[in-house]
Amino acid sequence: MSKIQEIKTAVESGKVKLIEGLVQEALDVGEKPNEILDNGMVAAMRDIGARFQANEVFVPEMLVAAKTMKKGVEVLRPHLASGSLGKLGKCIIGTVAGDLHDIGKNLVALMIESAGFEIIDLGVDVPPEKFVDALNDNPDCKLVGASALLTTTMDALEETVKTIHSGGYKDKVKIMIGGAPVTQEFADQIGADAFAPDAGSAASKAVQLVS
Ligand code: B12
Repeated sequence: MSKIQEIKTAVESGKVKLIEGLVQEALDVGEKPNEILDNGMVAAMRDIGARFQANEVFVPEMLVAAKTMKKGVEVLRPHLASGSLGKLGKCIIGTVAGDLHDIGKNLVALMIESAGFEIIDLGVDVPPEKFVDALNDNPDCKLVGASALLTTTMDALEETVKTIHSGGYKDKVKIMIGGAPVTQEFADQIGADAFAPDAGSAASKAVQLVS
């Protein structure tokens, strides 16, 4: 079994104690950090999601897989983040109200940071007003990222965009949204400035948005 396949299996089966060693071994034998992330860990989360939908695994298994992935990402972090911190300004990011998923949001934050932004991470289950409070506290911020993983929290994305706009930031900040159920069409419909399907393209879009 390849190292990346071993990592995928370890994340899927929630091998929290083994994951750091496996990721380090993969790096040591020259596997590329992006491939370890995409073909190992992200692929594992996709598979576990499909198995959850098919009632083959349940919430506890998803949780332990998520915990395993987070530990693995920590080993990769120094290999993924390389930009000079904050040279492009600040980015406020969070997962919207009602939604507790943060792995994708954290990866997007890591890649945007790596592209040269300073990240202000509001965490998960963030009410729209908290995005506005963070903007009030950081008047020099030019970019907001909002994540939603549930079809039921897509409305909260819309509410977040509306609240930021009505809070006086319509022409002052760019809002980028994303998450598994989100599409470009939805972003256009709710008046967000940008959508990106993954962390890599989120980072390039972030740079374009403030340039
Ligand atoms: C892990 C997981 C959990 C964990 C989350 C742990 C954590 N700390 O994040 C736990 C166990 C808590 C959980 C709970 C639930 N979950 Co869940 N979960 C998942 C799972 C398996 C993986 C998500 C993940 O981390 N993916 C890996 C990351 C890297 O991908 P990503 O999040 O999509 O992010 C990428 C892009 O979307 C994008 N992106 C993400 N955010 C942003 C933001 C911006 C600004 C941009 C530009 C881009 C961007 O870039 C990211 C990186 O490339 C998914 C399955 C799936 N296929 O997504 C289900 C899934 C999302 N969960 C689901 C469900 C139903 C639930 C629960 C309701 C289950 C329950 N009965 O309790 C609860 C809801 C809790 C809540 N209120 O939020 C469903 C959602 C169905 C739907 N259509 O709404 C899914 C799709 C599973 C399924 N197939 O049914 N879950």
